[in-house]
Amino acid sequence: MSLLDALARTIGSEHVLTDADVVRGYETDWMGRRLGACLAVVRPGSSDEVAAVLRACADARVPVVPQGGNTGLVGGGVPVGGEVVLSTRRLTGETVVDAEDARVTASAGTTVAQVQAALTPHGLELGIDLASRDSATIGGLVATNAGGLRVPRFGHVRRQLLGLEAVLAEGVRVERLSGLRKDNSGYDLPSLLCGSEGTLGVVTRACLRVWPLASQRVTVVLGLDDLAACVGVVRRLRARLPQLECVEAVFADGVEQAVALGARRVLDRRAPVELLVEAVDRTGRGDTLLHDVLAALEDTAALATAVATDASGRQALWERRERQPEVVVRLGGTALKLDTAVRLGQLPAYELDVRAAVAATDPGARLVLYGHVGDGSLHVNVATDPEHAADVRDAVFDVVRTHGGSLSAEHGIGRDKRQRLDWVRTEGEITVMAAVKRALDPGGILNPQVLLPA
Ligand code: 2HG
Ligand code: ZN
Repeated sequence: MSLLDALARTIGSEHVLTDADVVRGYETDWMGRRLGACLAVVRPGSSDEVAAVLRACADARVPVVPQGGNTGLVGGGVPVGGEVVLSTRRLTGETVVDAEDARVTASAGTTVAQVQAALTPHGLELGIDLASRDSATIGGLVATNAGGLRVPRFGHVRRQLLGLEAVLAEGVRVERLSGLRKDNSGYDLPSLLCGSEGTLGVVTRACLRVWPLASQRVTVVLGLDDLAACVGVVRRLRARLPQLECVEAVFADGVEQAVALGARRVLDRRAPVELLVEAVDRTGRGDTLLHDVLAALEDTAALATAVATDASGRQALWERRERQPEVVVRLGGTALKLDTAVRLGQLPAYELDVRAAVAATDPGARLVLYGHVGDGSLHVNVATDPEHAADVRDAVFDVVRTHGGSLSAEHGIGRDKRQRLDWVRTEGEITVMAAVKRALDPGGILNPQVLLPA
């Protein structure tokens, strides 16, 4: 029996997709990159079906590319050619909210927005938020250890993860969903699978911490002279404002591009860089947040300031930031999305070196810099001539290396950066990672072209 027949028999032929027009969306990533055609897309509806699919593919020695909401930016969730794409989007079982123990358990295919909608009536909220919330799935979030907008307060997904269920390459199911806060009993499998980018197993359910719904949010956009001024504000807020949750920067070029796309301008003066900070009170007590934020920002040399405390005002403040990811795509040429981080104090020098390196490599390139500066991270987006794209990328990565930074602040290594894993991880670490991969996936069928070097 062929693999496709075996798969159809296991999960139903209607969930084994081979029509070229239907599968194209699964073969193409958010950036419009399509690396090759898959053998089929399968959409299992339960963890048992995931196990059956993986067993069939292991028997046939056909590689599997797990895919959630397909919002990744490093080629980790799209096929190169001939693989089976295992879409988790039909894994949408019940979302169980445990308000007493402040946790939620959701199936892999549930989107971040759907989990949030289930939490709201309970007065609860996830410690994770990102612009792709309507498409990004819980399984993808865990598999990539996603970051996002609330990292300054809650950390990456790994810090929110209380447990998971996953299926390993040969169909073995591992489950650790008790959600116990104290359980020091050996290897931490959820932590290991979190950030493994689909190379060790397919996450089918996850249990995450939840937090009291915000009782007040205060958002401020400051127009500042440069990134050094932003770093100064971040340091000051870290020390003075425990309610600090988001710190995002957008440079003037990116602001203008976003305004051209329809985002509202909120400052009455143009500034070289806009710093957005958001503080959140989750205690439900008092209404001092606005006062606390303004006191923490006192004496900041801002060129202009805008403040909002209600939903519509805050939305206006966020718009230019939320539209940044699409700016570079619309500038034409090849769009590079490089996701970098350095130590906070290093950011200003790093920014200048990135600008110089890009200009020296492709004088016609357009640079769009923005990101989660509260975590020392910058999304280096570049619209470049296709001929120069590889050189521009290398030039930026060289600058990252010089500054002792990371090539992947939050998006993962994927296919795009696997050959440079040794820039950010030691030889010993990579040896251990490869050994773990061999132990859990001896046939090497799970995302074999992702994360670990060839
Ligand atoms: C964001 O922070 C996302 O908006 C996407 O991580 C970044 O598109 C990008 O480069
Ligand atoms: Zn980001």
